[in-house]
Parts: sequence; structure tokens; C-alpha cells
Amino acid sequence: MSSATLPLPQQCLSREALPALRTHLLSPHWSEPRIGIVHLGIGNFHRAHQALYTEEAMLAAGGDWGICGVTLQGDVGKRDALMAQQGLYGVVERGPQGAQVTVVRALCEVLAMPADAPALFARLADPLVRIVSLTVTEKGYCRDPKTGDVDLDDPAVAHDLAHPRAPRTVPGILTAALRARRDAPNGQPFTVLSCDNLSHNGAALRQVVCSFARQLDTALADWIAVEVAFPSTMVDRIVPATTDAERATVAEQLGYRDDVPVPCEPFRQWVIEDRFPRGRPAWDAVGAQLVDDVTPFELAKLRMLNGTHSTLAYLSMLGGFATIDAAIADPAMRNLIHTLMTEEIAPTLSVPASFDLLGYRDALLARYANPALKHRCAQIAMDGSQKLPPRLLATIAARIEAGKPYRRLALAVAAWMTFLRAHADDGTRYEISDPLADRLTALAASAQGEPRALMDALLGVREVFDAGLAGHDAFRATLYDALRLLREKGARGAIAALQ
Ligand code: CS2
Repeated sequence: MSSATLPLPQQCLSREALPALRTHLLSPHWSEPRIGIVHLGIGNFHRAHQALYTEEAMLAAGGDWGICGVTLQGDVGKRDALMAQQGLYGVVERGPQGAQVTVVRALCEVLAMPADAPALFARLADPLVRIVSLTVTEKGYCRDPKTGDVDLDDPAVAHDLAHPRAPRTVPGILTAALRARRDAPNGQPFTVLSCDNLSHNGAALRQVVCSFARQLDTALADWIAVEVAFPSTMVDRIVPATTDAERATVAEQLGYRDDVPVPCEPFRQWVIEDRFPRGRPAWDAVGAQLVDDVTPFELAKLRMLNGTHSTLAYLSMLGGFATIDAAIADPAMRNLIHTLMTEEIAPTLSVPASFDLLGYRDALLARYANPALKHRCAQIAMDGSQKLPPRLLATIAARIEAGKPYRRLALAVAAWMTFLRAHADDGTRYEISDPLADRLTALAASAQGEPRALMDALLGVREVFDAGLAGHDAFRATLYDALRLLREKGARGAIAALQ
């Protein structure tokens, strides 16, 4: 019988169990911190990244930086599962040395919106909370891609503007909480820390929040603009979705049941702009890089890692590779991704002299090849309408500006467009998960497989393609060639042709 089919232990993780789990703790020492961070979007990424850094920082230098994690999708099941384990969970690091489980203690409380709104706003009003951080994915920002302001056409934003005291969106929640901070005696704001894969994530969030607040109260918007720090960050760790394999690994290594463990790769990186007027954990003491300007790191990561991740995901969905390691094990695919990074992406980046871009490329290829992670291409393929602009289209714009070719980048965009027909080259059907899914799949279906019709229909989606790029003749010609190649030869043939 394989370990995955063994019954899980009855007794779940608890703080009382910790003394018996010493070898799975970062340190046997621990004094329960008070809550100093509220984190919106308590998904796997945060739990394998910022929460670990924060626990290590508290172990290194103390401080009350316990975390209150918030799920914004009403996921009371996740809240209850984590709270049944008193906030504890295992991080399962999967690398060449096998699986290593660490039990994380920094998560002290979990709330689910909207059910726990009173508790969340009480927490956000507490002056001990000095940082509100976020991993809510691109779509959680409710951003109008044309202006960068809050999207007033978004029904959830309209709801929050009509009910500013019962908000559900990120800009609505932050604005309500910051208003309460401003109105409190000696009120001081918290620092807002975006940890999502957006270009200039801090500045982008600041604009969304200020433009939302301005709809309600100009003085409040001005106060936020002056008083609240929104440092930008670059976060990196590959963190797939949880499967029963992690539950089995934790049970095997710990002898306790963990319903919500998180798998991840050994690598991690965090580059943060050091603007925290109300203080921060000693993240710099545990490997995070605190810098004045995060832009070069952020662009390198978005274009090299996330750009090739999305390329791999769409080509794989068409060509039938289920996971990133399976895709990169294909020699033609590996060549394509290698050449794409070397010839089309790296030349668009200006990084400090100490940043070795080709070494970064090689490290990424090695991370993708990790056979233990089983990072599903379908997971990365989600939300393409949000991901394409910073990951691929900005790179194409930079190549156009420099007068350089971008055939492989165009293939990635063509693969996304073809992916939207919702079936692989061999006919296997899959779901499209995207905030614009209905519109995108209807447009793709209306093209009936004809490359020019597909291109014209999808280039008209202004949330994804700005008018300048959509109307650029040379871009259209290159994209059309890539669409035709995919149509005529399928993804595997196109990969072979452009490797
Ligand atoms: C991935 C990212 O799902 C995706 O779109 O590209 O989550 C990626 O794994 C992380 O950004 C790595 O840091």
C-alpha cells in the first residue's frame, strides 16, 4: 500500500503537540507574538513565503508580528481548517533531497470575509497592526487597466461605493480601515504591502486605493496619499496547489494530521522597498533584500519567470504536458524557453551589474525541472487576461521599441488565444478560468478556428491589449504567423519550429 493511501492520523496539529515536533520547527524557542500583520489573501503562496520569513524574523530579532490571515472569498472551510489546527500548518519543501516538513507558527488567527467583517475591522483598527499585506492575485486589485484607477465598472466596486461601511473588495476594505485609523485619536496608518505579481505593485495599489477613496471623500484620499506608505516588493517561490500527497507526507513525517499543508520548492526570494514608517519584522536578517528601488528585480522576475511560466502553461495545455517539469523535460520545449529568455526577454531588462541574468535564466530552468513539485500547467494558465500584460505584452512593447524581433513572445500570445478555444490539440476539453472567461471563450469560438478572425476578435479586448499594440502592423503580422503555425502544426510542431 503506498503512503498516499494510508489512513491519516486522527489527531490534528495543535500547539500542545509542538514540543514533540522539535525537529520540524525552525527553532524550539518561541514566545507567542501579538498580531502585528493582517494579511489579505491567505492562500498557499503567503503561507510558504511571507509567513515563513516573518517567523524567522521574529526568531532572529523578536517583535510582535504575529499574522492574522484573511480569506476574501468567503472560504469559511479554509478558516475552520486552519483554526482547528490553531493556525499551525506544515510547509512541505520538495527538492532533490526529498520532502522536508516545517511547522509554521506565525499564523495566529484566520478570518473569512464577509462573515467575519466585524472581527476584521476591529483587528485593522488595532494600533498594534502596523502592516497590512496582500496576495490577492491580479484580479483582486479591481483595477481599470486603461487608467490604473479603480475600475468603476466593476459591480463589486460599485457595491463598495454604495456601502462603504460594508466593503468586500480590497480597495473598499483598505479605504474603510484607513478611514477608521485616521479618525481614531492620535490615529496612525498601517503600511500597505502588496506581494502580488504586478508591475510596480505598491504604486499600483496606492493608485487604486486613492482613486477609490476619492470617490467617497477627497480629504481622506489626500490623507492616504500623504500618510500611507505602499512599498513595492518582488516575491518569488513556486508554490503549487495542495494535494493529498502533502497530507500524506505530513502524516508520515509528523504523525499528526494536517488538512491544509502547503507544498513548495526549496528556492525563495523576497526583495522589498524599505519604506515602513511604523516598523517591520527583521526580514533583512533572514535573507530578504531591503532595497531603495525594487523595479529591476520585479521586471526581471515578471518577464523571465512569470513570462516563461505563462508561455509554458499555454503551449502545454495545447500540446498535452500536464506539469511544468514534464513540459521542460521535452528537449524542444526547453530549447524554446531557453532561447526565449536569452534572445527576447533578457535584452529588455536593465539590472544592476551584480545581477547575472543568464545565471538567473539557468537557475529558472533548473527550478522548472524539479520533478517533485508537480506544478500543474492548468493552474498557471488561469487568469490569462490579467497576467498577459505585465508578463508578455510589456516585453513585446519593449522589443518593438528597440526594433528587435519577438517571434517567440508572439507565439506565447498566440498560444493563449488558441488556448481560449477550450480544447487541446488532441481534442481534450478543459475549463477556462478567468474573470473575462465568458467573453473570451465566446470570442474565440466565434472565430471557428480561423487564425485571422481569432486574432482580430481577441486584439479588440482592451482590458488586455491597448490600442497601440493591437493596431501595430508588424505585431499583427508576427502574431498572425504564430497563430497560423499553431493551427497548421499544433503546439508541438510550433515548439519544434521556433525552438
Ligand atoms: C505562476 C506564479 O501561477 C502563476 O501564474 O507564474 O504563481 C509563480 O509560480 C510565482 O510567481 C513564483 O514566484
